[in-house]
Amino acid sequence: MVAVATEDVDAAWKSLDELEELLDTAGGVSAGGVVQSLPAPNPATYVGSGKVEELAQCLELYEAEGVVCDDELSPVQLKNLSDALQCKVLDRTLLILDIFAAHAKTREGKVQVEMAQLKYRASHLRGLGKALSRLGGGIGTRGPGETKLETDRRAIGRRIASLSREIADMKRVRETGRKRRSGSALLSAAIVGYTNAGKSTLLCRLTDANVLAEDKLFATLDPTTRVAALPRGEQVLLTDTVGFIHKLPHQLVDAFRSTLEEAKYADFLIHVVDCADKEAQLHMDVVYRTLEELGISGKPVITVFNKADLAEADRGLRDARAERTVWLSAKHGGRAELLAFFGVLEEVMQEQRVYVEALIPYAQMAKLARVREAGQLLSEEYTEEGVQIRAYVAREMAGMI
Ligand SMILES: Nc1nc2c(ncn2[C@@H]2O[C@H](COP(=O)(O)OP(=O)(O)OP(=O)(O)O)[C@@H](O)[C@H]2O)c(=O)[nH]1
Ligand SMILES: [Mg+2]
Repeated sequence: MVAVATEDVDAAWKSLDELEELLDTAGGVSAGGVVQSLPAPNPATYVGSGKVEELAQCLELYEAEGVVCDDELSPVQLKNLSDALQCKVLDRTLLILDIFAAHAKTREGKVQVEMAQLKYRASHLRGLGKALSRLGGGIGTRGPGETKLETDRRAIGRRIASLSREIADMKRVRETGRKRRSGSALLSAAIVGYTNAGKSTLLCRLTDANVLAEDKLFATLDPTTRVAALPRGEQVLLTDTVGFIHKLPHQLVDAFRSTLEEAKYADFLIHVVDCADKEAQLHMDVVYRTLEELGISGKPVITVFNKADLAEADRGLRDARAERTVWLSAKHGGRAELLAFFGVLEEVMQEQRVYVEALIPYAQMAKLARVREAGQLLSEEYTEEGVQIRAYVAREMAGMI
């Protein structure tokens, strides 16, 4: 693994640690890392020419099969490096794309990954025939689409056009589902956070969702929505989302925009942070930056410092951007911890609601049932014309009763 440090050498080594986790998730094994301090990556070979020779020696010494660079390489860098080293050359983007390809389960996920892969290939085709064919099989070549690498620019263009149409169709279906859900007038929250923070584990804990939680980066690619029942009898919609990462490839952000944006339509966000990770502070910054990039800002945030059960948990962490912060362990926490979190959830939900007084005719009793579920019913009085209520309900619902 090799990284260029343009500023902080420490930060480059930390980024390499994360690259090692990515490599591990993709099924590779790291033989070691090299960092070179440069004002900017070398436009021809990423690292300097001396370092390229050193890399060649390392490859031999450790009997390594390839090199993974910590930044996205240009076509020229990819070609030159693979010519000079005569081995498989991957970059951070290819590695992340590969993991996404292996984890995509639904049609939507697969189509979005293929789209991102094709965009990467299309932009790296020039003078790249050799470097790509040298990829052979294994990491960097997995995908839900063709197994054979597409090298024809026109064929790629046609495939991208057809996938774009499919993505647009799926986006419409997703929007219909969202409208139907918003018609239910329940408040909704999106669970966001850095990859592996414990978002899926938290969703499982709060609802009876049976979503996959794994010690893997990017275990979740498809947003799952579930209803959580709160102690006071209210309900809230919770959506698990794709994790974010430092240097998330732009092809993926583009292709996954509609899934990543699931958070855009939520009433508030639950931001899960692995407080036992040394880089938690950096991860929080990456999450907020990515949210901003996706045009999601200004929503109330509850930050959950998760994995508080671990000895490494950093109790000094703060999140000034969050409305509330909570410490818990989604996996091992007790009932009391969970109830405290529900309490915070209820408070934040309360702030999203407006006070209403209304008379519900006896012919429309379904409305009363919905207020009970989606809002907080303060009082009900049975009169001759109907039921006189006082309640807190979501803004959209206030217009409907
Ligand atoms: N010790 C401990 N481990 C946890 C806790 N919460 C989650 N984990 C573990 O952390 C790993 C990642 O959890 P996930 O729920 O898959 O994380 P995620 O944020 O959904 O990750 P991606 O979908 O990959 O972005 C799993 O191995 C979980 O068992 C916790 O409170 N304590
Ligand atoms: Mg997950």
